[in-house]
Amino acid sequence: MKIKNNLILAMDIMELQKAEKVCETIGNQIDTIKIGYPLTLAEGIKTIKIFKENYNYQIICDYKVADIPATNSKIAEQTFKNGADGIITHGFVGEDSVKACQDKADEYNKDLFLLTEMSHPGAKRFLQKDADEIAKMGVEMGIKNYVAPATRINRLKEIREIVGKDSFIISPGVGKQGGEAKKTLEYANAIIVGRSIYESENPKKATEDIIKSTK
Ligand code: FNU
Repeated sequence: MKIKNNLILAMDIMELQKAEKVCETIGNQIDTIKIGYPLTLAEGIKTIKIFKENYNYQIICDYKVADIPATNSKIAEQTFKNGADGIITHGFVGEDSVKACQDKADEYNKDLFLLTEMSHPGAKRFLQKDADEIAKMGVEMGIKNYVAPATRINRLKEIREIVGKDSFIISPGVGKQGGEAKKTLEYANAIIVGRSIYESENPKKATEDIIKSTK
């Protein structure tokens, strides 16, 4: 996936109207947004098409899919059927569950992003132990896109080493969670930023400042 300014906006505002206002303010500085459960549960899956049609954005659905293969397949089917360009899938559920999403992504010719280690402190207790193995599984499965944390640059670097230079890593945790944009982009292909932009009094300037800080 090509991502303008290597910046993905995490659109976790729970009112569509407010979310659209942010998009209008930011204008064409970005071309990719990430939608997760907050907006989808509040406003419905139709939001994918609305952002695609009104702003021509690429949409990555952050549904952290983590179920049995049969259910994962249904979730991915609905996500791609409704226009998503990518889906984020948890890796800890194992190869068969991930493969169910990978098959749907292939069927729709869209992208699967494999989540390795999460960015929040709590991820250290369980997920961190297995994150390298999750990344290795992704490589074995031929997965090209990964999610890895901006809050632990050493872990991001280690995950980059496992998935290789040709894989595509998107990285959340910049800004509010403490990660730095420029440092993150030494190892990741794009950063994911939410609150630092949409909670800002001036989302356009916040976006410009983040982009400037990456150069
Ligand atoms: P912001 N996100 C995350 N850490 O933060 N998908 C992860 O490990 C992960 C994510 C998401 O902190 C989070 O749900 F896998 O406001 C939110 O949508 O900048 C966004 O990335 C970060 O938002």
